[in-house]
Amino acid sequence: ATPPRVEIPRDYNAAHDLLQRNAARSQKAAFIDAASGEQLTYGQLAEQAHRFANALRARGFQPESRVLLAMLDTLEWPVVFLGCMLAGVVPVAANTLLTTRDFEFMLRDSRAQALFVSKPLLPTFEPLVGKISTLKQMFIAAGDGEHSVASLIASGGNDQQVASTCSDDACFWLYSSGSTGTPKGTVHLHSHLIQTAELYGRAVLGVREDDVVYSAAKLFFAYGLGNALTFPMSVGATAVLLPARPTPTDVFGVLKKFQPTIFYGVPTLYAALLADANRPKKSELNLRICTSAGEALPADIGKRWTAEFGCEILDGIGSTEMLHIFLSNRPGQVRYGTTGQAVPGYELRVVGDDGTDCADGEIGELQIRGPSAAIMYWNNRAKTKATFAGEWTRSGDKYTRDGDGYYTYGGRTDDMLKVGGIYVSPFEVEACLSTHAAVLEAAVIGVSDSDGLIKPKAYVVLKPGQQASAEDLQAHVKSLLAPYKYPRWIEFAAELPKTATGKIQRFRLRAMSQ
Ligand code: 3SK
Repeated sequence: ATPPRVEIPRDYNAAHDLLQRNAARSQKAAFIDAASGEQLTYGQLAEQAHRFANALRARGFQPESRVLLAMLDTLEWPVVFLGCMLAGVVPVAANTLLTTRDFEFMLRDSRAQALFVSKPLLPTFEPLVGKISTLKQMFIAAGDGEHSVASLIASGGNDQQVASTCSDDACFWLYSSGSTGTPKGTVHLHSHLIQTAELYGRAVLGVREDDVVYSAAKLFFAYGLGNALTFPMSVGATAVLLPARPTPTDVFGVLKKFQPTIFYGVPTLYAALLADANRPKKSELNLRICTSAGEALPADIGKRWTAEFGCEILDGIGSTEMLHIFLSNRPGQVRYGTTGQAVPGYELRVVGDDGTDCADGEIGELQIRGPSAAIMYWNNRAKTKATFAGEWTRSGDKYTRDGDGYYTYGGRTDDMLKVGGIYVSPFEVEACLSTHAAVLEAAVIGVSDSDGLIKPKAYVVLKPGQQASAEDLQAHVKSLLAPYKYPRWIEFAAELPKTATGKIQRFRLRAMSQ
């Protein structure tokens, strides 16, 4: 069959498209804040995003300049993100769980001229104030007073000017985790959001106007951005946002109170929800579709969820580089334990070490060709060349394909770990452990927990005569890195297995830990 193609006009602004699609729904809720119960209608969203864009213009922000968003999932997030795009300004959406050091890198690397930051995150940014010459202005989300996002929006005029962007203009960036711990600014174009909405949101999920969606993955993740912004806006559905970390209690609270028809989760969360003693009955929920991404969904979790809630989980895989899911199970055709089949509109190939295509059943690296691939990593030619190989994007994930076109995950080609759906670089955790006064050296690998999900484990050699407990070392990592990166287990060793040239033999540690 001819692969589906989404035609996008040359003169195109993604925010304008998403808002225009809902011009006749001005009274309908586009977003609901689950914490406050407050709603933002499509009419309010359009008005506020335009006011925000006008305010940026009035303050001298030029098209193509960058601004950093470090914001919790509140009603201001879509206003800021879409408002930037309407002005041709490029929003760089950052993971709010990161550290001052990570944000300093992003601000310098992107040369963001403004920072939009949620009030609770201010302490992380305070050490950077006045330190970065390219950063000129800062606005506080959920704040009040002169420097609040709210007053910036209020200061903008009400005209509906849209920057004359084209479909190939840079639209927004997301930072993708790097294997050395240095994030990579992944540049996406105006055409990309709607491609993911049409090819996966509409064609695979069948997202529609009467859906209410809730994504446990936050808007700053590529997964969350599609789930809770692009897909619902592309058809005029309603998205529920939760600013806080999604604990099982909060997630079930949202599922019961707002009755979402689509829930987007990650395997670790599904495992925690299934283990929750206070989980609701199927009849208390209104789920039509559940999705999972971020890491492979263990078959057992999928089966137990379906048995309990009568709703399949569509396991899939996407990437920040491809913006959303390109390989997925489909409703009614789920095979648990696999990541499903290629999403129509994306081509997949499994490539062996010799660079040739693998036969069915042979393991190799999954590569993707499709219309939402990022154009580059900012300021990083070497990594750009290594990942974006002509029309094909290298995933770094190993897969096998069976005769029916179903793909099964087989690990990473590098040592990166996916923990709770987020990349963790073992090298970054090792380097951090090595800064502890008692540590001589450390090696970090991924080990399966009782649900079959990967978590970091550290093997640590202490300096002679020094002492430190596992808890000390875990606290040390949590104090210096984003907390989700800490090793869940620490094993002390007299030495680490190494090659003759001194390279740590991680495969030996992996074998030891099984
Ligand atoms: O981790 C994934 O599988 C994923 C899915 C959708 C969009 C982005 C990512 C990283």
